[in-house]
Formats: sequence, structure tokens, C-alpha cells
Amino acid sequence: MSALRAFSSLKGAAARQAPLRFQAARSYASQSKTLKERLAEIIPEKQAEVKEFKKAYGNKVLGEVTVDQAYGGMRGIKGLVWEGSVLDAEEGIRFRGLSIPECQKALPAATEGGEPLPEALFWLLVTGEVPSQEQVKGLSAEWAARSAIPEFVEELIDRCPKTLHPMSQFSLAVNALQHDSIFAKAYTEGIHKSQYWDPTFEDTMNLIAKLPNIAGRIYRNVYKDGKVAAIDADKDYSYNFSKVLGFEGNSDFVELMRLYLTIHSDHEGGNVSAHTTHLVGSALSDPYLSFAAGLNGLAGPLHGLANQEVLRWTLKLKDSIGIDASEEQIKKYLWDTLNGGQVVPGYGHAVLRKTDPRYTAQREFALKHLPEDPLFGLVSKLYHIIPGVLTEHGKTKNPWPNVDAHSGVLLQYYGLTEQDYYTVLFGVSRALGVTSQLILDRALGMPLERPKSYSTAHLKKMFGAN
Ligand code: CMX
Repeated sequence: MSALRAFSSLKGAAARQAPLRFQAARSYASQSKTLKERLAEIIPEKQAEVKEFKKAYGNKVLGEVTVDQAYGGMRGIKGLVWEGSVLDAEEGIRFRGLSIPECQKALPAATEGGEPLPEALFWLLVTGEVPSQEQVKGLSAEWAARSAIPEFVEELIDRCPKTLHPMSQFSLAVNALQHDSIFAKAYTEGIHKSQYWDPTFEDTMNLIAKLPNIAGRIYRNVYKDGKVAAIDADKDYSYNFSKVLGFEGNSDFVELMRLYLTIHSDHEGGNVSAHTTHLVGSALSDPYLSFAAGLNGLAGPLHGLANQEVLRWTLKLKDSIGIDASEEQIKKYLWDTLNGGQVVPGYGHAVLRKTDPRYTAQREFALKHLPEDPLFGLVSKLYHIIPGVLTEHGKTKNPWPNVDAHSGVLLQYYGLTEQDYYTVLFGVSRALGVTSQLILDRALGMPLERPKSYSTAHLKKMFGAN
């Protein structure tokens, strides 16, 4: 069944109006195979496809590199392969060819008309196929079954001072899970490289499965009573994540988690967390070590930490000029931020040049579930004012909001008010994207990553500069 047909049968008439854009998500052979069984079938096909493509087009030129790009954070340099998603500057992200609204229609949900399940998104990222409801249910059960964390990791988290940033605790705990890496053990024992993908898959499944227990424990230790509820074997990943946090009683919050974990998962390969995970993985570091490295990048304020910075900045604005501040007052506040040499968090993007569809998806959620919330009202007002001010400021190439500009207000509404924790939620989601690529990296035999660098003296000599 093609992805479009699967989509149609899942969601009815609305789906049949879907454009041909679904062609990028491929068909699947069986609705009952497990993810690993299906992957074992797909990998040889994918290996052959890449081999054939490289043979025919391997010497084609992707682009040139300027000196400005070498000094400018390598913006626009085309030098990475990333299968799960591709980012268009105007349109935003597509996961295996599906936009976010298309994913919302195509991927299995927990309830009729509900948000897509991140399990389904993971399946899509790994295989390029829209899974059946039954397959997604199987994946939920598998993750629940693998979710327990070793006692020494629990103790490690419990011993962290509450003042240690939740992202640092998160990274520590993921590094510690490496103790049980199946890939690392298999490598030491001498596994053939054609088999690397198998233990990478197993590590990835274990890692993703254990993240709610790690992230939940950090949350409950730092902000609550330290007690973590048990994972429910019959429930989906987002429900269980909400449960360990202590929010499973609110079904709207659980729906928010399903949306949140789906849309924050993957944003092609060049962003800091994705690129770092891929780079570290290229040294054949196992998925735990690779993802922990990615988490450390996500913890930077120009990347995932913007998630916490946005709400902090917005609440400061509210305290300073009031929730009903006039446009003039808000503009002055913005100019004070910019003239103070600070960025306006949640706005701008290295690649996007329009409003981030991940922002739009969260805005739609707010319009559906909390249209009258005063803080949402302020965030909406800012959306109408900030792009104009940033354009007038004239520096940023993209004055529009990114994903981080909207998540805080939603979490705040449901009572998850601890901003320092927000990037941990982002990290749990990001695991789905970056580890799905790690499996494919090992399946395709991707080599050690090692781009060439030069010193300024060498560059000057190359171009005859004084
Ligand atoms: N506020 C103020 N100035 C901004 C800005 C913003 N929101 N966004 C960009 N600029 C400035 C840059 O700091 C840079 O200034 P300098 O020339 O003085 O260094 C200039 O505009 C050009 O930057 P750019 O090419 O438009 O953007 P970059 O690719 O360099 O950086 C990003 C992209 C996201 C780091 C930047 O827009 C930013 O700092 N935004 C605020 C932080 C944020 O929201 N980060 C989250 C991004 C999404 C995510 O990864 O989670």
C-alpha cells in the first residue's frame, strides 16, 4: 500500500485531497511486521540505491565554498546526507516528504482527530513509511517494555544537586546508560561492520524507551517530591512521559506532548544537535555517547535552550510593562533588548526564512485549546510586532518566529511552569530524529566525518592576501 493510500484509508475523505507530495514517503510491504523486521528488509534496498546513485553521480558538484562560509558557521554548505527530513527555507520541515499538517493527517493518533503519535513519526523517519495503527501500538508496547533504567543511573540522578541544570543532569544520565551499550559490547567482541546497524538499532530503541524515566526523574527530583510514577505497559510513549512528569491526568496535556514530541524530533542534519550526534557517531561512538553529545549542543541558548529563554524573556516583559502593554511599549522593550546587545529569543533561524511551521502547529493547538489564555494573547501580539522591529533593526536574515517562540506558553498553561526544564522536553523529542539517522548511518556504512580546515595564515597565502 502506498503512503498516500495508507493515509487515505486512515483518515478518509480529507486525505484523498492530499497532493502528490506524499510520494516521498514510500510504500510498506506489510502492516504487521515489526520495525526491526521491516528495517531488515529495507536496508539492503537502501544500500543498493545509494551504491548505484554514488556510482552514477558521485563526481557531481553540490556547490562551492567561499571564505565567508568558512568563517560564517558553514551556512549553506551542502556536505551532509540526512534521510529523515529536509528543510525548505520558505516552507519549513518535511519529514520523509510529509509536511507537519500532512503528518497530522497521515500518522496514526491515539484518538480520532488527535495529534500524531511520536512512535509513528519515528517509524516514518527510520523507514520512510507511514506505519499502521497496529505497528504503532507494537512500538509503544516495546518502548514501555524497555523503559526501566539501571539502579546506578537512578542513584546518579538522585545525587545531582537541584541546582545542576536539568540539561546537564540529562546528559550525565544518558552518558551513564552507555554502561549497557549493545553496540559497544559487540564492537569489542569483534562484530562485522555489515552488522553495525543491528546493535545500533537495539541501543537506540533502549535509549528512546528509557528517556521518559530519566527525564521524569530529573523533573520530579528538582521540582517535586522525587517520586516517579511507574510506566504503564498498555499506554503510548507520550502518555507515559506525561505520567512520569505527573501530568497524565490532563488529556489535553498528553495531546500536547504527542504534538510536541513529534514536531521537535528532526530538523535535517546541519543543526547543532543533529550534526553533533551524527559527527560523534561517525567515530563509531555508540548511540548513548553520540546522543549525549548532541544534547550538550541542544543545551546552548542559540539552539534548544531558546525554548526556556523565550518564556523567561516574555514573563520579564510582562512583569516590566504588563500583559496589556501597548504596541509602543512593546516596541520600546524590544529595542531595549536589541540595544542591550541581546537577541530576541525564539525569533530568527539559520536556514528558515518564514514563520516556522512548528510555531504554526503550536499556535493552532493554542487556538484550539487555550484561545482565551492571556499569555497566549501576549505571544500572539508579539508575533505581530517582533518581525517588524527585527526587520527595522536590519541584522537578522529571518525576522519570523521559530519553534521555540511558542512552546513555553503552552507548557505554562498546563502548569509545567519550570522554564529551566523545557529543553529536556526538546531533548526527549530530538532523540527520535537524530538516533533514527544513526541507525541509517551505520546501515549505509557512513565513514568517519573529517572535513578539511585551514588557518587564516594559510587562507591568506592561498589567495595572495597580505
Ligand atoms: N534577535 C536579535 N538579533 C538577531 C536575531 C534575533 N532573534 N536573530 C539573528 N540576529 C542577528 C544575529 O545575532 C547576527 O548578528 P551579528 O551579525 O551581530 O552577529 C545577525 O542577526 C545575522 O544573523 P542571521 O544570519 O540572521 O542568523 P544566524 O544564522 O547567525 O543565527 C539564530 C540563527 C537562530 C542563532 C539567531 O536567529 C538567533 O540567535 N535567534 C535567537 C535565538 C533562538 O531563537 N534560537 C533558537 C533557534 C531554533 C532552535 O535551534 O531551537
